[in-house]
Amino acid sequence: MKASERVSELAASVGLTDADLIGMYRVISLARTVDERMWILNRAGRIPFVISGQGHEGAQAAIAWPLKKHHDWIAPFYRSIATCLTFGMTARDILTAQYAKAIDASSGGRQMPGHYGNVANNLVSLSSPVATQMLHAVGIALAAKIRKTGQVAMTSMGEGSSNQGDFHEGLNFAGIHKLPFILVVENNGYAISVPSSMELAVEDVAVRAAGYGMPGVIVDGSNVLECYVAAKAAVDRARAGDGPTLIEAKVIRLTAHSSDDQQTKYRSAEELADLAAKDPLPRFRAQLKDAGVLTDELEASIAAELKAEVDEATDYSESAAEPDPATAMKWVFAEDWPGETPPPWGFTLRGSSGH
Ligand SMILES: Cc1ncc(C[n+]2csc(CCOP(=O)(O)OP(=O)(O)O)c2C)c(N)n1
Ligand SMILES: [Mg+2]
Repeated sequence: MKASERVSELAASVGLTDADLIGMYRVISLARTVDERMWILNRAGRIPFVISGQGHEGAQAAIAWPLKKHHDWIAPFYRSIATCLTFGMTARDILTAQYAKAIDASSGGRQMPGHYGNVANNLVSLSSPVATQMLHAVGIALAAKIRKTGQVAMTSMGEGSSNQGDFHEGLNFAGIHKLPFILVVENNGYAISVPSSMELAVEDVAVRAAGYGMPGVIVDGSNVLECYVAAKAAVDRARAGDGPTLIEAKVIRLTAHSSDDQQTKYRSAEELADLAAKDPLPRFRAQLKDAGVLTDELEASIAAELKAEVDEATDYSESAAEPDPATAMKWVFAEDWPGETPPPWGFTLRGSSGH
């Protein structure tokens, strides 16, 4: 039997192969490696702003895993680095966006840093007001249902964002119309410096799902396989026409909100010291090693490969051309540019007017 087909007890317990488990480990590690590089580049004055996914990566990779690339759709949020990498973006795509270079696959340098997305990978570009991605994803799910395409739309946001009207309107609509939709709330306990006890009158965002007629599932966001199992059930439910699911992943935020705040001003030293024990990456690594799926040799070779990939992506992004200011308004609105092929993040105009 080929190594890629091997099914350990651990993989079999969740209906995956060992290659899937290693693939998930690889993408979680890549997200961490890229993210750590972004902080170094920010502190070195090379990139202006970092908003980090560190601590969220296990939940993000595991939950995006059962969705089908180039078929289903994801409307990510600013921490969704591992989600976007799982769905087809690369280290180059993330770093060229951070540098706002002309070749940036998310927006050609037009978007705020951290607003990843591209048409080529069915990843919707994000708007900065939090939770607006909800309406985009629910709309895509409605289109999929009307067109009977069998597609599922997923979006994610933080628990603070779940207090916006868009969250409630989107869930209500998705619940009424039984849309093939999944909302992932990545609850990291903070909205910038505000703790969740001052954001929510309830402990769990998931309880709100009952008000919109759908299951609200709570998972430990540092437990990769628990997240995968919940996401697989939600995708199966959506594809079967049984309607939406809200998944609340209790995650940790390992860094400050962004490169522009100092978290020691609002998190205690004890709280920060306890985070390492809940980090999804070493937890998943230990689990794979205990199960005999990951060896020390494989771990080392993946780490070396990812470092080389991120080094290459850094050099590539550093030396890539800046956008031409004269093109700033191009591909921002749905206009035709005769004779020009849209870039990966640009519009694909359909129909005669395209508007
Ligand atoms: C409508 C709106 N209000 C405020 C902000 C500023 N803002 C950006 S991120 C953020 C915190 C969001 O917290 P949460 O939803 O828990 O996500 P997290 O950053 O913790 O992952 C805020 C208040 C915004 N972008 N949009
Ligand atoms: Mg939060």
